[in-house]
Amino acid sequence: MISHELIPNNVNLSSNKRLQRALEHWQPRYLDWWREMGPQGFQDYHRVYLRTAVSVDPDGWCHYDYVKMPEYRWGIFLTPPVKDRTIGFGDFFGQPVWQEVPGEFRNPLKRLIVLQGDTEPASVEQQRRLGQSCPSLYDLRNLFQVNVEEGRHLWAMVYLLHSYFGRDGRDEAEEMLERSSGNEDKPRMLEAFNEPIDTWLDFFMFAMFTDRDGKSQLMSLAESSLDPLSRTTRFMLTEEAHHLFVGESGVARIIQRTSELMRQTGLSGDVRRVGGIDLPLIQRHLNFWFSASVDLHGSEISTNAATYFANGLKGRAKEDSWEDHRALHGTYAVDVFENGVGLTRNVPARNAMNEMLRDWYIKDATAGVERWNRILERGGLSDRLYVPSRRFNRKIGIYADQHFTPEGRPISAEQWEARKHEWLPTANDKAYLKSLTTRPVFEVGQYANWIAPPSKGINRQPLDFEYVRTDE
Ligand code: BYC
Ligand code: FE
Ligand code: FE
Repeated sequence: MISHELIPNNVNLSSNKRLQRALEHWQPRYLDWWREMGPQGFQDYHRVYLRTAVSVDPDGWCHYDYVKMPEYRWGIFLTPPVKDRTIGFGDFFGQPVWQEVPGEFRNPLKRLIVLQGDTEPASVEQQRRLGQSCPSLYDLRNLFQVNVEEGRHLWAMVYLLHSYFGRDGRDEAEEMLERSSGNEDKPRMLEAFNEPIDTWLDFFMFAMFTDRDGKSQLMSLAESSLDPLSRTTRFMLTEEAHHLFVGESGVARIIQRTSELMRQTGLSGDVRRVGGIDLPLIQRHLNFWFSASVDLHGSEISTNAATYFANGLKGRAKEDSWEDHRALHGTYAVDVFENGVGLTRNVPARNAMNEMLRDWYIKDATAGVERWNRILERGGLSDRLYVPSRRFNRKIGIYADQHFTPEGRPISAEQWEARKHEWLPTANDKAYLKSLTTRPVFEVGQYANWIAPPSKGINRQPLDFEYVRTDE
């Protein structure tokens, strides 16, 4: 079904006048937010070659065309209902899923939806100044594609709030546009979403590691007993794949270029001399965004997570692949750190839900870093990138009050202060990255010196396609 309504949708919005009016009331506020907090300098005079979700048909769910971003058609799409779907985990395992919000779970469900929704506009805010330093029109288009889709993900959560949470839901929808990333008085809710993303390397690392938390969290919300939440997050995952591609391939192209420059300069040479990005700097950015995203999975041992699971609100990624869907009696081995010693504790499974999802996440992220290492290997280099220990640089959970090296070895606060610049991005790194991008690359088919061109274009277009057009 292709929709041509004011708000494209497959939820039969026109038959629900009250909801339609509520969303049409929110829409102009959203657009004000987009203009103020969205991509800076690319609102009115640029047409971007973007895909727009127009249906949920797997073979033709999106449409590519040039659009001015404020005219993007942010729509509401849910994957088709699964007939007779039953609850897949927790205390209500096997019962029919919910089409309405049960009164007793109203608050925790609202909180989960608000937390999910809050991250989406946050990322747009974090990335809003990057257009002015883009390495190519291809990359500029990918940034904007990710941005408009994160905007649509906010729409997805606002749809749920307006549909199922009455007045409170409408208030929460307004507040989504009032908090902002890094704001002292009204910050975004989760930590990683208040961190600046002011260089393209940060953007690619964020899309690799933080959007991957989006993937793991959306996979666990896709299991929810609240069927509309499950169906809307399932469709969001379709778009998420491209965000991860943008991140992984962006860093891959930097590594590719670095390895070429290392060979040119002689392996012991300094790639910065020839305008490349050195591997230690890349590793520090990897360490930062990986650890911030590991934090986004919450505490290792969490009663919040246990309650979400027991009540069927939030499951595990790929719940089908687990054996015991009630997880009532089992335990899960969680690495902890007590009195200066690392040991494994068997924790009641429900309390370890965050850690199970984190394990899934770390495995998925590690596979991606291994793919990056193959580029170095093919380039004949012996250097390798690595995924730091989950203990490293944590602000949430059992490792938060102590300091650890990237290998996971405990160190004192003094040692941390003395060595953290080896492991995390430094002011000098940022200054260097900024010095590479003082001039954006807007010429068709041109790519900045520090990044290799992609292996193919978007939607089978060539590399020298005009991905972003400027109006005269
Ligand atoms: N920062 O038991 P705990 C995405 C709070 S990304 C700040 O540890 P819980 C995207 C926690 O709220 C996916 N606060 O944690 C990516 C709790 O506060 P209350 C976003 C944090 O609740 C890129 C307290 O600490 N979706 O989509 O089990 C671009 C102790 O709770 C943090 C979701 O996150 C933190 N990092 O788990 C665009 C899904 N961590 O309740 C988009 C929904 C914890 O005591 N969220 N706290 O006031 C959740 O399921 C859970 O809230 C969390 C935390 C997994 C995040
Ligand atoms: Fe998203
Ligand atoms: Fe995303």
